[in-house]
Amino acid sequence: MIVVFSGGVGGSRFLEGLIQVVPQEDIVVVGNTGDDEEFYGLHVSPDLDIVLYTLAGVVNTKQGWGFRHETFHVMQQLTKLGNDAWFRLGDNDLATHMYRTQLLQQGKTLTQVTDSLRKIFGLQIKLIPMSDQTVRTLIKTSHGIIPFQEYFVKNRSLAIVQDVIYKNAETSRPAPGILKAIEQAQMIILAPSNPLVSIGTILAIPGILEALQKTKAPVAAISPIINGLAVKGPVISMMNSMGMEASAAGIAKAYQNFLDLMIIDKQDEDLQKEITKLGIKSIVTNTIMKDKIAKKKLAQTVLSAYFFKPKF
Ligand code: FO1
Repeated sequence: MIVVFSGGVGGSRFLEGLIQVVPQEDIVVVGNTGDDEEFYGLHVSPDLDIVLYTLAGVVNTKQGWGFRHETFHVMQQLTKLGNDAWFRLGDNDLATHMYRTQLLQQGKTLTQVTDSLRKIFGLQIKLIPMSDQTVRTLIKTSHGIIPFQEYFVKNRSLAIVQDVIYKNAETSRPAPGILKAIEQAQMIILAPSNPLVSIGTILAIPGILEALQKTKAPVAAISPIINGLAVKGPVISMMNSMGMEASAAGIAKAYQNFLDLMIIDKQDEDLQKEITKLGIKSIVTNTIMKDKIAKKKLAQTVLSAYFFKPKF
């Protein structure tokens, strides 16, 4: 069994490759829910939905989130009613959030609701939210502390990040099945997701970091930074303003307490020495997931670094 820690777009693109080489039922995805937010009384879980929609083949591939061929009638009407509908929830997407909210209100846990959605979308992969408790990623800027989506979407990541706060993380628990999966995994892979606001949020849940340190399984990470540029999102400015080196080596440093293997792009070959000095093995390969074949090759390379033989 392979465990993958995933944020939204980068994580799901990697998973598109992984499901080509490992049967879905042998994959456990731990999804970030720090980006979750309430809009119009609905519980939106962007990263979980991005994984679901991508693997189900219904995602808008251009933007990496939401449905393909989506309409926005509800948003248009909300705008007419005077709402600043800055977070664009499509009509079909809204149905997912209504379904999730309804089940949560009936007393189901986020883990149970996510599993129902997973079945509805026809997936065999196990997708687990990092926690059933409400943990929220907040961004401290010079103008105050704001929720992640407000920083990322409304403010277009323009504010200088002074700090990242994982609200309520200290009193949360890993969702059922996560610690056991980490213990029993053949390999754990940190997807090419933001180390501060995707993977960092998952690691902030008490017990997860310790489980990674304890597991016998090799822990690998794929860099979301290539040649000083982010594959997607504000990772560079975030890491810089947090005093971290914004590179694959900087990411290896952030994970050095538990990381065995760092996957870096060919363009970053010169960073290998720095990573080796941290006591971490590294593989140089093409990490740009431009198409289905490139995604598959990346997954094969990560898996073949250890004992694991892809089953098909
Ligand atoms: N990203 C945007 O840049 N603009 C949006 O209006 C937006 C809406 C949205 C709705 C549902 C959903 O699941 C994701 C959405 N995203 C949007 C993406 C999301 O903000 C981020 O990509 C993740 O939170 C970071 O992984």
